Formats: sequence, structure tokens, C-alpha cells
Amino acid sequence: MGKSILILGACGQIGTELTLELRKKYGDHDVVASDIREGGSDLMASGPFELLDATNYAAIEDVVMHYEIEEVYLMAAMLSATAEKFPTRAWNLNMSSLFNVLNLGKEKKIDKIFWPSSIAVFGPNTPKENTPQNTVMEPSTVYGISKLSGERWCEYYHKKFGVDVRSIRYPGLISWKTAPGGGTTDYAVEIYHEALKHGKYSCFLEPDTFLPMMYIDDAIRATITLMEYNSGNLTIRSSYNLAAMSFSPHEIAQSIEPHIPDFKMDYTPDFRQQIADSWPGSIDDAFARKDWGWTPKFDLAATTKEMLKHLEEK
Ligand code: AKB
Repeated sequence: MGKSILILGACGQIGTELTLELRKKYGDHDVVASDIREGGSDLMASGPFELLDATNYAAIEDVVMHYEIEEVYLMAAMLSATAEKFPTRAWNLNMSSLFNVLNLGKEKKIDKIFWPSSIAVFGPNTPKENTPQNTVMEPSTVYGISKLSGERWCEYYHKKFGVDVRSIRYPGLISWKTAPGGGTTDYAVEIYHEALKHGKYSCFLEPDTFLPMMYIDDAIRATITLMEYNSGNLTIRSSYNLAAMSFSPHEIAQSIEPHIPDFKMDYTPDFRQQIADSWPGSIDDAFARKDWGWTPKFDLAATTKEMLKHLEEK
């Protein structure tokens, strides 16, 4: 039996694959994609689409009423690197879109919300390895500040108004269908495109910068699992730490070499190095494992194999 779902920001890196997977699961017509611009042909052809600005409460409310929406996934956001360039726009987009969906929940117009947080909620004073769920936060980026504030608001709306909001602190996500845009972890996607096209890549991070990462299939599975899980099991209503693997630019280059032996990588670090340096190198996701049975499937070798195979076919 389907349930009606709305995805805000459906044409982005996560939104595209999430929409396609939810349509497979709940039926094409019950999953409404929306964004400020049209997306790829798979997404546009497979079900309903609405041009929708996630900062416009009245417009979202209209769509929610029209399609009798029960669940909203809010995937629209400005990511870390772009947010450093446009701090006010980033704050406005990231916060007002969240308030819009939280208020729809408070007004009982929708039953359940998914909102993505990020490893960017942590900062330079956070323990760097196996970063625990509850620890020193103090993010030093505009994006991280907006995500940490958002987490506090999610927990507040849950406790105060009973809003069923669920969230994951995504690591860097690696995908082939839709490229990310404006993030610090984007190098781990660009590298595969450039390796196949030009046999070389100039990386904007230093070779030994370790960051938590995840293949998109794991991220989509985690998201849907969390959303389907029995509410009573969930002990965290800010956002769950989630982990799969941790690697450096040097290691991802090494994982590509067996497939493309002449692949060459050089390093020209830019302002994104400082952002990466403020984030954890690895994440402890014990709460996600315990509360809703999380286990990742893809390591770096499997991710590289999938990425090169799919991009080559594409
Ligand atoms: C970014 O790099 O900004 C994102 C993130 C880790 O949230 N991929």
C-alpha cells in the first residue's frame, strides 16, 4: 500500500536517487518530486513533479494539501563550500526550508519528516577519530552552524510539539547518477569522472586528508530504513551519526590505479582544505547500529568498482 511522499530538493545528488528508490518502493504516483528546477530524465519521467521553492511555506502547503502528502523529505540545502561564499543565502535557505517543514508537522498537516544533517556539525575541537554521537561540536563553517542549529530545532519540535522528525549526519556521499555541488567532499566524486575522461585529477585537498565517506546506495538504504523504523526505538531526535568508510585522497587514487593503471593525481589545495581539516576523520555510529540496525555494505574498493562501472556505461 502506497503512502504519499513529497521530496523537496529532489533533483540534487541525494534527492534524485532517493526519489527513484521511494517510487520503486511505494509506487511512482505516490512519490512527488519537487525542486526549483527540473531534474534528470529518469526522475522527470517516472512520476509527478512540481516546481517548488523550499523556502516558500504557502507553496509547499498547497502541494501537501493537493497530493494529501503524509511524509516530507527535505533535501534542499546549500553545502559547505558554497555556503562559505554566500553565508546569508545559505543560512536563509537551510533554516527557512527546515522551519517550513517542521511547522507543517506542528500543524499536523504531515505525519513524518526526514531532514539531512552532516558531519559538518562537528568542529576543530571535536575528537577527530571515532567521533562520538554526543561530544564537543563548535562547527566553524556557515553550513555546519546551520546544520547544528537545525538539529537543535528538530529535537525541540519533537519534544515540544511531538513532531516525528528523523535525521542522519551524512558523511561525504559518492554517487554517479547526479553529481554533488558545492561540497568539500565533492572531490571523491569528481576524481572518478576525471580519471575516466582524462586519466588524471588535480585534487583540492591534501593527499592525507581523511574524511568519513559513504556510497550512495548505503546512504539511501540508511535513510529509508530510519524513516520506516518503529518510532519507539529511536533515541535520537537531533541527528544520528552514520559511518561506512574513511579514506584520504591518496587512498582513493590508489583504489583507482588497478582499474586505470596510468591514472595520475596531483594536489592543489584551496580554501576547502581548512573546512576538511575542521571535520572528523572517522565517525562512531553505535547509536544507529543499536537503535535501527544500521550496517554499511560498501567499502572503498567496492565503491570504486561501482563508480567506474556505472560512469563508463553512462
Ligand atoms: C559537504 O561536503 O558539504 C557535504 C557534507 C559532508 O555535508 N558533502
